[in-house]
Amino acid sequence: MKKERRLILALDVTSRERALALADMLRGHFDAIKIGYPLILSAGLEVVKEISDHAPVIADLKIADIPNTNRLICEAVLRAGARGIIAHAFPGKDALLACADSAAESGAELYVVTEMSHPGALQFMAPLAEELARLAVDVNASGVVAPATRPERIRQIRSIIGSRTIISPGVGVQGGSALQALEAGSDYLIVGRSITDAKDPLAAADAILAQIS
Ligand code: OMP
Repeated sequence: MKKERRLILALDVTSRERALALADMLRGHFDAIKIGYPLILSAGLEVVKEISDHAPVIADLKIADIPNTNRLICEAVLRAGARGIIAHAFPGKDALLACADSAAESGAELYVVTEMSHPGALQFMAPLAEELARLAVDVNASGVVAPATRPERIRQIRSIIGSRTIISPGVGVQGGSALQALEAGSDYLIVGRSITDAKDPLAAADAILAQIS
């Protein structure tokens, strides 16, 4: 991912046509497009390749299984054209290593979830987030996912992962501030509904770009 706009579009729509229309309309506004279960389950795995024609795709399948299953999931989505994958660390080092190895074999990026952005993440994930970040470093992941809704956690996670990349969801609808997340040390903001559900998605994307430029 080239760090130009510092924005990743979360394309959580369930219509292939709408997804392609948004990707086309917003071309050049994002350094990558993140797609996950909502779009892939609705439109099929081929949509990864179709969206890749507009921007590099990060496949957000939050992979969290045993090593062999993780490897099979990674290989399928990387073969389909994804340039990045998102995995959970809580299944343990062997499971995460399977994702790291698959990503490395394809020259793709691996992002590891630390603490999620929603309120429920405080229940189980927050107490473990720093260990999960250390595991991301251990398997030589490209970076981590850390919450724009809690900039102070971005700061703490940055102190663990050094210069690895932080991508941060939670800006806009979830209440996080784009500027505060970047100031806390995030490299890229992941933004979905504030743009995809806006009456004028292009104007909404421009407004966020203006705010952070
Ligand atoms: P909006 O809330 O619509 O901007 O979308 C945020 C996107 O980031 C969605 O695709 C979520 O699935 C994703 N996400 C989070 O919201 N919180 C997290 O902690 C992690 C992710 C993620 O891994 O991308």
